[in-house]
Amino acid sequence: MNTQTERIIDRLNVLGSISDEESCISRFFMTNAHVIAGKMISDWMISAKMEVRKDALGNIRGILRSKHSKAKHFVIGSHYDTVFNAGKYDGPLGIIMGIEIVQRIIDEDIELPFHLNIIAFADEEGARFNTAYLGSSAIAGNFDSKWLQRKDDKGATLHDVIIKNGSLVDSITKSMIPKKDWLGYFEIHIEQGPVLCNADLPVAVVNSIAAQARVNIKWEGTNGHAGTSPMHLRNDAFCGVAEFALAAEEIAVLHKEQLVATIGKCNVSPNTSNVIPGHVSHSLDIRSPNDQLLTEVMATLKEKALAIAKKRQLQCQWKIMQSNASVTCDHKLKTMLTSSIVKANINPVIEIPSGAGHDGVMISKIAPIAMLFVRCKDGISHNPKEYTNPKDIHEALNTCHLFMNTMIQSNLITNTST
Ligand code: HGY
Ligand code: MN
Ligand code: MN
Repeated sequence: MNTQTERIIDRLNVLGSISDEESCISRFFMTNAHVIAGKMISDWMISAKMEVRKDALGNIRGILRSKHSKAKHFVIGSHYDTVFNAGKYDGPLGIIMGIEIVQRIIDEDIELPFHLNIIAFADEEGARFNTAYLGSSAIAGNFDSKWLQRKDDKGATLHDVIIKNGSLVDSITKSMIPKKDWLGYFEIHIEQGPVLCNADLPVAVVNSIAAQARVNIKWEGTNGHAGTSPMHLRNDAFCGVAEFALAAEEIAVLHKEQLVATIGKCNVSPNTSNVIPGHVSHSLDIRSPNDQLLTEVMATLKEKALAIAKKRQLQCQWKIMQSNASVTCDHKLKTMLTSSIVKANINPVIEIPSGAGHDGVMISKIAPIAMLFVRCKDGISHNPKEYTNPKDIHEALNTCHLFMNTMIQSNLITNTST
């Protein structure tokens, strides 16, 4: 392994040790660990001779400028927030490899025809405020000020958390890179699925990212005594949720080739063993590469929820928190990435659709995007067992250097021809 791969592994371990929890990796948006991790990334970017700044949403932004004043921006990025009880590769791998791509350009004194940005996005998972892609939305000029009123589980608003972190809410809009200034976006990410393991390949080109919707559903019934309330007189909100959960699973299994549905978060109130739960709120995460199917299933499930509520004399509130259409990766960038994998003597080159969401979803609204997937053991992710072996990291890094060479060559020609 070369120094760069060793440094990547070291840095993954360092970031993996920065957590708000003793027993697992958890780094939600703008928590203490999140701030410490951002500072660490900023130091690494500075050591790779980049100009570095942290924007109002906590995105850590490193830039290596081209000497061409009118140069466009090419951005390599990923996220440094995590889910609860996370692995250490989901997000950090793309940031740390991006910094190594810059390091090589510095070490080999390569002329850049574009400004090379490395962005560590502050909130891709949306675990704290259910706001996936918060950081990248600001870069893409898509930040919705309504999100500022979103509350975390402790009742803190996004607005107050940003202020407390020393940022100015008004300067969020200054985070944007204008559409005319973009050359493109590239993200390196673990596959978080089994395809590369099954194909016994270290990397693959991503061709698309599934459409995704996140819904918050609230059920209101009546709290009651678990011992004295006869079954036929209950308004048990949890039983409504249980019936709905099985209905969601049933429809997802029916369309299992191209749909997934997950209820990952559930708050039961009063959450006491001898009280019939009168209030339950839960998430619904639903995804499909087929936008039409997603829309249809969302409508069917909403109808189903309201029918269950009516039958059980419950109130049901259905609130879409976020929804993003499917994304197609840019053909030109994909072609360059494919040729880089061939040059890296990795074959066959395969293309994989991403069921997972990525910051590229938000950036695709303003710029062409490309993604490189890196094999992870047994496809496990969002789990401390997440693992990518050093050899695959080395192969991925080599592919990225070849991809950067291709990007630089093709844009040097454009610059000299314009
Ligand atoms: O949920 C996802 O797809 C990603 O990990 N944010
Ligand atoms: Mn991720
Ligand atoms: Mn993730």
